[in-house]
Amino acid sequence: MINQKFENYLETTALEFLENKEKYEEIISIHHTDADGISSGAIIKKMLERLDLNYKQYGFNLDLPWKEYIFKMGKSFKNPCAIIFSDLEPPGSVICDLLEKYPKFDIYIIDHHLFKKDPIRELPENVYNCNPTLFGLNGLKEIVGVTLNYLFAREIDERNKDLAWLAAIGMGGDTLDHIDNYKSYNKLVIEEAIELGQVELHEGICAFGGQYERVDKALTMSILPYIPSLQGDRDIAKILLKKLNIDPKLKVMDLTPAQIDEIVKKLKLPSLKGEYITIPKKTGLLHHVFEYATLISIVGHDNPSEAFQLLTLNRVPKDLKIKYVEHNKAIVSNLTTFLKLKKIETSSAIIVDLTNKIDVSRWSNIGSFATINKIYDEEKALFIGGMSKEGDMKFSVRCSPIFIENHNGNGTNVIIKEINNRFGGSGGGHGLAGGMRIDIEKYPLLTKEIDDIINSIRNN
Ligand SMILES: [Mn+2]
Repeated sequence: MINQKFENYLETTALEFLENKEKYEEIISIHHTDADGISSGAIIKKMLERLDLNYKQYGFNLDLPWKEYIFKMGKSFKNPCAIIFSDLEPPGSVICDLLEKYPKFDIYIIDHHLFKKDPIRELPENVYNCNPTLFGLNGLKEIVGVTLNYLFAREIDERNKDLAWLAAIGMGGDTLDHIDNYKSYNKLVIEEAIELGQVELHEGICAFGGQYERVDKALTMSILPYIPSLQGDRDIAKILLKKLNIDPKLKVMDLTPAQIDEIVKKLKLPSLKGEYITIPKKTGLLHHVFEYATLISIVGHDNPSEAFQLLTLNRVPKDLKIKYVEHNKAIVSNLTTFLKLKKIETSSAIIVDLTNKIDVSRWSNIGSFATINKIYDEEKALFIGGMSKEGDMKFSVRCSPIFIENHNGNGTNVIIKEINNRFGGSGGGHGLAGGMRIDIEKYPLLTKEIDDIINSIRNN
């Protein structure tokens, strides 16, 4: 569970930062804008304040290419400075270019996404790359961005231990998983937060998405797991609860163990029972880390400072709660539509054409939630999309861990590469998820050749 090389590197980097800090005119903190990124940014902010350093902080939603973003920003940075990248990082080539122009910028990479190396140039010595994937760690299951940023801040100053609860929020948003499945450093940091009394662990119904609600609402709002038999319909939930003699007005947290077992049995969804985390200091929606994280991610992309602000509140503002509920309802209704839609199913793929059925902006989200909820045959690759505004065919592609295991470790990105080889178009991604586009005339060929394509990647 412990990775000594990684820990040593993180410790050395923290020591170097403490040694170098006096020479910096300012510190620049750049962080991602989803829940993982926002909570990472909050940790770095507090860490810098405790060191009494002059800093500027920016949330970056990755809507611009890195090269454009960082060079434009770089002009305004004081020289020498330190740049801390939290929960995101430019590719190696952009870092090399930046440091050729500004050799006195020191770079601290505190990110967990797969690092894109420059094919020719090595990173200069003033780049401290703490990316845990370089040390063989899984940058999701074992350590997410906020876990890494927390460990770094704690290495800088023990007092930053009081920020462990922020890690619980970021983890909820990135892993989309039950606490029981947390591994390695994610688990370690959660246990630390529990031990320090910053968060609490409970066992019971995990209707993630509606955990703060009365039980009839919670079950219909649940997106992890999505409950197919309820179809997001509260009346169906009420009837079901009545049959079980359970008051639908009961809060999820107040259900007795016997009631919990009855609900799980009735809905035939074992994953509805498990461990969940709350923040005792906060109430309502913000009491529950999964919902808290979802809300931050909804707000953060367009308004990072508002999302940042949310971390300081103990209760959710009304307008944001409305926004949250709308977002949640859309996911539930889209998953219900997804289940009912006609699909093209071959022996190794499922293709769903959502043209004119669900808005383009939701396709990728449905792909993700359909996958984590396992509501299609996991042994097959999922293509979900349709005709784009530009007139070509655009797909979100998903492969489950089981699919990847069955295909010699190959998944989404390898399939997309082969599709682009055969039919042109564009695309990319990683093993589990990716996106692609092809010409509309090539679409019939895709459905015809997809089994052959997937067969061929098994032997890559
Ligand atoms: Mn992340």
